[in-house]
Amino acid sequence: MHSQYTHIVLGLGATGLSIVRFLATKGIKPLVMDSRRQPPGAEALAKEFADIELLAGGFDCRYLVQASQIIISPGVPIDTPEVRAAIDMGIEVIGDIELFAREIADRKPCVVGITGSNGKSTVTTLVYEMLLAADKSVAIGGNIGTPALDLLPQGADIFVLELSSFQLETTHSLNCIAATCLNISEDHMDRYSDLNTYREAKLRLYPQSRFVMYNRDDQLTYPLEPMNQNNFGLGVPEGDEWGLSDGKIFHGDSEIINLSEVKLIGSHNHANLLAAMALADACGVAKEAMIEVAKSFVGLSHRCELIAVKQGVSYINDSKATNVGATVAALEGLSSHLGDIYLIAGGDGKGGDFSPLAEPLANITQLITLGRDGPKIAKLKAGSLQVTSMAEAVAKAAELATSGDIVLLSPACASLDMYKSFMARGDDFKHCVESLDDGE
Ligand code: UMA
Ligand code: ADP
Repeated sequence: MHSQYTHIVLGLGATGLSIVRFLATKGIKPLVMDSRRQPPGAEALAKEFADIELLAGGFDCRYLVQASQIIISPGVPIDTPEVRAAIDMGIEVIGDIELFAREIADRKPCVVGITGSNGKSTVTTLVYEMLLAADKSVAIGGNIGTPALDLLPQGADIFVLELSSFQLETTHSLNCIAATCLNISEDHMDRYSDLNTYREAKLRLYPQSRFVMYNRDDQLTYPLEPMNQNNFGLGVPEGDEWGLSDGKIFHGDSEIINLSEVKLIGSHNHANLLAAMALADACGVAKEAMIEVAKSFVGLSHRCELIAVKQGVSYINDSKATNVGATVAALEGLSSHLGDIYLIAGGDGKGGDFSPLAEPLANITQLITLGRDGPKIAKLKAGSLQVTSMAEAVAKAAELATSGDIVLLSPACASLDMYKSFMARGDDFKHCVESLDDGE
C-alpha cells in the first residue's frame, strides 16, 4: 500500500478528470479509483497528470477509510458498499458540484440551477442564450456536458448549470440566484427505490437557492416548505406568475410574446420557454433579450428535431427521450397533428414502468419497437411490430407511412443496450432516413 491520500476521487469520466484538474490548482494530489478495469478517462489522465495514481478495477477500502474527503462522480451510486462504509465512518463524501459550490461560496450568488426529469438541457440552453443576449458574462455546464469545475477558468459572472438527481444527492451549499425543478416523472429507477426518493434528490436544489421557480402543472415539483417562490405553467397566470393563454406568453398581466413567433414546437417546449424566461427574469435579463431568443431558438438536436421530409412524410428525431415522461410529452405535443403517427420506441428501460405510455399510444397509428425492453412496450398496443435494428424500423415505417404522416423516433428508453449514447442512436436514425429512397 502506498502513502496515505487525503483526497480520493471515485470514478474517472469527465467529472473525475475535472475534479483532478481542480484539486491540482490547490496543490492537492488525489488518488483516483474506478470500479471498471479500463475507465474511459485513463489515457487522458496519464497524459495530463503523469504523477496521479489510478487504481482501476475496484474501490479499495484501505484507502477510502484513511481519506479526509471522497469526491464521487455522479455515475457511481452513493449506495456502493465501499462508499457507504466510508460514510458510516464519518468520512465526508461530496460530488463535483459541491466542490464547485464551495469554491464560489464567497461570491454573491452566481448560479442558475436547473433540474427535472425532462427539458433540463433545453431550458439550460435557453437561459444561457438569454443571458448572452443580455450581454452578461456567462458559462454553461453541469450534466449538459462540461463539468462545472471545468467552467471555473472561464471566469464568468454567471454559471447556468444543468443538475441531475445524482449530482444533487451530494450537493449541499450551492446558493443559486434562481433554481427550478421542471417536472418529475420516473427515471433512473435502477438507482432509486421509488419515485419519491428520486424526487427528494431533485428537490434538494430548492433550499440551495434564493429564488425558486416551480411548475404549477406538476405537483411533484412544488417546494416542500414555503420559500421565496413563483411558478410557471400552461393556462392563465395569476398575480406575478408566468403562463400561457390565448396562444401568448404572459408574465402576470403583461404580454411577452405570441407563440406564432416562437420556433420551438410542442406544449412541453412552451412550458420550457416559460421556465427559462422566469429564470432569466430573476437574473435581471430584459424582456427584449428573452424575446429575441424565443424567436430564434429552434431547439436542440435529438429533441423532437425534424430531420427530413421525404415523400411528404416528416421524420422526427427525439432520441433524447430516454424515459417514459419524455415520450409521453412528445406524443402529447404532436397530438394536434392531423396525419398518422408511426412511433419507433424501445431500448434500455432502466427498470421503469411503461404503463403511462398506454394512453398516448392509443392515439397513434403504428408502434414499432426495438431493443432490450422493446417487447414490454409492444405489449401496450395491439398490432405493434417488433424489429431488431434501426434500419429495419425505419424501412418498415417508411413503407407504411404516406404523405402528411409523421415517423417519430422517441424511444422512452436509454440507448445503451444498442448504442454508445442517445446521440449515436439519433445519428443512426438520421442515417437510416437519409438512406431511404427519395422516390423522386
Ligand atoms: N464508474 C465506476 N463505478 C460505477 C459507475 C461508474 O467506477 O459503478 C466510473 C465509470 O467508469 C466512469 C466514471 O465512474 O469512468 C464516471 O462516470 P460518470 O457516469 O459519472 O461519467 P462522467 O463522464 O463523469 O459524466 C457525468 C454525467 N454522467 C452521469 O451522471 C451518469 C454526465 O451526464 C455529465 O454530462 C458529466 O458528468 C458532466 O457533468 C450524462 C448522463 O447520462 C450525460 N446523465 C444522466 C442523465 O442525464 O440522465 C444523469
Ligand atoms: P433533459 O436534459 O432533462 O434530458 P432535454 O431538453 O434534453 O431534457 O429533453 C429530453 C427529452 O425530453 C426530449 O425527448 C424532449 O422532447 C423531452 N422534453 C423536453 N422538455 C420536456 C418537458 N418540459 N416535459 C417533458 N418532456 C420534455
